[in-house]
Amino acid sequence: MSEEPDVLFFTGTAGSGKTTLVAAFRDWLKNAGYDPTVLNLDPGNESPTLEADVDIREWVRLADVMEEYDLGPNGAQVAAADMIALKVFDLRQALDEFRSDFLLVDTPGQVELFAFRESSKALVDTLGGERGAIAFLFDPALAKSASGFASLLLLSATVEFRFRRPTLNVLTKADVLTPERREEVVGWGDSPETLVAAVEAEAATPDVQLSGEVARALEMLAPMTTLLPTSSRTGDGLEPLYRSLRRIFTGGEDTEASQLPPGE
Ligand SMILES: Nc1nc2c(ncn2[C@@H]2O[C@H](COP(=O)(O)OP(=O)(O)OP(=O)(O)O)[C@@H](O)[C@H]2O)c(=O)[nH]1
Ligand SMILES: [Mg+2]
Repeated sequence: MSEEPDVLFFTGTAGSGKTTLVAAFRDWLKNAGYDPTVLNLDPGNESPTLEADVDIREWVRLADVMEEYDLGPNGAQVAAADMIALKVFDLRQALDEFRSDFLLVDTPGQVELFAFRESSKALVDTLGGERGAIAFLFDPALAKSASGFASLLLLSATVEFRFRRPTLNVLTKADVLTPERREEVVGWGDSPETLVAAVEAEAATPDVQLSGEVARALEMLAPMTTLLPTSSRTGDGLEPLYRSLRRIFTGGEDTEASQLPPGE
């Protein structure tokens, strides 16, 4: 394994399961004999699920920003996003204390705060180094309808375009979908034609028509990435997530967790 860890930034719409998936994937990697490090970049993260090794809240806390600058939660997130970028060297220094194979990064709830600010791009480039990738999470609440799925695909493409990093599309909370529905949703990722047909089969409102057009545009612009179904609750899909991540940086070698005992 190289000296640089593989770095995976988890992003997605509010409540899509970022924090829970970071914790579940960390546990999976530990069980497979790896030594993952977790970085929390969400200044408002109060989740008890995630014990981060390095936590931005040591330097920037949402509640403090709200109080100090008399801002509401959204204004404070915007202000905090830029304050976080100024802490990049402190974060780098804190992370250097950990010698790990994988760095898993939890990001703020509002995807636009992460994806649409220049400060985040600098953060991803500095912390991700040569081996930074993005996991874009598809929440089944949206992804279960064809038009919702198409919207998430566009958002994922936008995130990939912003960061110019390899992007893995991950369906979270797959346990809440019936096996048939899960298969259908995953099938939309494999076959753009099926997705477009499903969007068009929805009620013919102007919005839905637009999604169909947009899905066709996507179909031409970029080959769709396979959607990886996962569940942090059951652990399903975590091994394929690991394999996909390794495939990005090794081209498929070293993907057998059992072949890599701890420390090697
Ligand atoms: N059934 C099920 N629920 C899940 C799963 N993963 C997360 N959840 C639930 O989804 C909700 C949101 O999960 P979080 O991990 O907090 O999502 P998040 O994207 O970090 O949320 P914000 O940071 O607030 O945007 C919580 O109620 C979780 O318990 C899963 O795999 N299965
Ligand atoms: Mg979270």
